[in-house]
Amino acid sequence: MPIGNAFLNPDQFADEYFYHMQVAVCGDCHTLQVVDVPDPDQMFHDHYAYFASTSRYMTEHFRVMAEDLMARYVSETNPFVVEIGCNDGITLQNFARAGIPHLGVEPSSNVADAAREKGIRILSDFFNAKTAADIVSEHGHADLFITTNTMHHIEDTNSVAAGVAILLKPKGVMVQEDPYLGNMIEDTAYDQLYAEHMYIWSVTSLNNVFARHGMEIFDVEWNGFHGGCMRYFLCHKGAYPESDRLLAQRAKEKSMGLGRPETFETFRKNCEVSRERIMNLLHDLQAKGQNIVGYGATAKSATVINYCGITDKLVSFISDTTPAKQNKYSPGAHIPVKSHDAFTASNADSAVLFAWNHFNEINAKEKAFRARGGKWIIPVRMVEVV
Ligand code: JHZ
Ligand code: SAH
Repeated sequence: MPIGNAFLNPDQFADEYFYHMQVAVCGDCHTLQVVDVPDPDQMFHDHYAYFASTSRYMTEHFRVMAEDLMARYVSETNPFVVEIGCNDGITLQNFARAGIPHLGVEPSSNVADAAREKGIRILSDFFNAKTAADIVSEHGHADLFITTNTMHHIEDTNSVAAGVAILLKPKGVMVQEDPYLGNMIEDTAYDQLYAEHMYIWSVTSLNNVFARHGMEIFDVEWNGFHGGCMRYFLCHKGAYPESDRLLAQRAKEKSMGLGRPETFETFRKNCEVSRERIMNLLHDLQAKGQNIVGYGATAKSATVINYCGITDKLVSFISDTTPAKQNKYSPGAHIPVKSHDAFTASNADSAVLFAWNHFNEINAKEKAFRARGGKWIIPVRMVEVV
């Protein structure tokens, strides 16, 4: 597999980086993980392609989250909020606007610069236990530690957990949100797995890791963004009582079999069936003379495209609104990435919606496509045509 966000120019094809992607579940802590992953420097650098604020819906989602967390967990005396993986400032901009002392830790310097332009204070580095100790010496302890769609990008989870334990005030709260294992299994959403997404967390697995560092989950809250995300609330052991929602979710994970090897064996088989179905569908539509394009050059799409063997003969290009991805080629399969204008001009009959997690936002925008009978091909849930 190539790196999901590594969009290339033709002169980079010859030296493209590939790694061997194998997925496993730990029998001990129950963490689903990609076994061998590229070095962090290869993924997070000065030309990181993902700008979180490209989605209006996500921007609103994180505004609502920020308001809620501000009201509940930021203290009146010496308030301080830390976010890691703050990217272009999609969440922290709300704290900056409210005048709350904050620090964003973001190693990808190009997106970090975009955050700085929004008046956000940034440390452009990788967060770990050492960074946490440095932050405490310079700024003191934090009320709130936020990380969304980032914890699964960091191989050394133990160092992050140790860092959070150092950083938080005694009643401080960590809030983490990312794609939920239960949804990935249920929807055969295997594209949630790629180099950056090296862990897909559950309540059980995340708690097992943080328990080693004197911390625990005390509450959870599910939402439907990014294909189904869990928001985990963590604290120093015993600082807050366990919520009923947490107890209910733990029981649900047991009944879903998230600790049983057979669940993952079924998931593997479903991935293979899903691959066969999308390839058969694309070949059938092509045989009928359809013009098929891709929509959303997501990091996730690298997994679908390269696992299934989709080429530019089947999907002629992928449309994406991110300037940093446009006029480049997709990792591995080298399908051209073009602007949204190219999508409009293409008069495509079908579009593989690689950004299926933004279905509502995109479907609402593409009225003209739907009005002339255009169909979305959804690569998850065993392949749907909508
Ligand atoms: P989207 C990224 O994954 C990378 P990706 C990362 N690893 C992660 O964890 C998640 O985000 C959170 C485009 N688009 O959000 C913009 C349109 O063209 O599914 C993006 O390139 N038109 C950090 O890449 C892509 O689609 C639109 O209307 O899988 C969406 O990427 C919209 C809404 C998006 O994440
Ligand atoms: N929080 C945003 C962006 C997630 S993208 C959202 O929810 O949409 C993940 C970000 O994590 C990237 O910007 C990447 O550069 C950053 N990242 C990767 N490793 C990190 C680490 N060790 N510490 C802090 N940030 C990291």
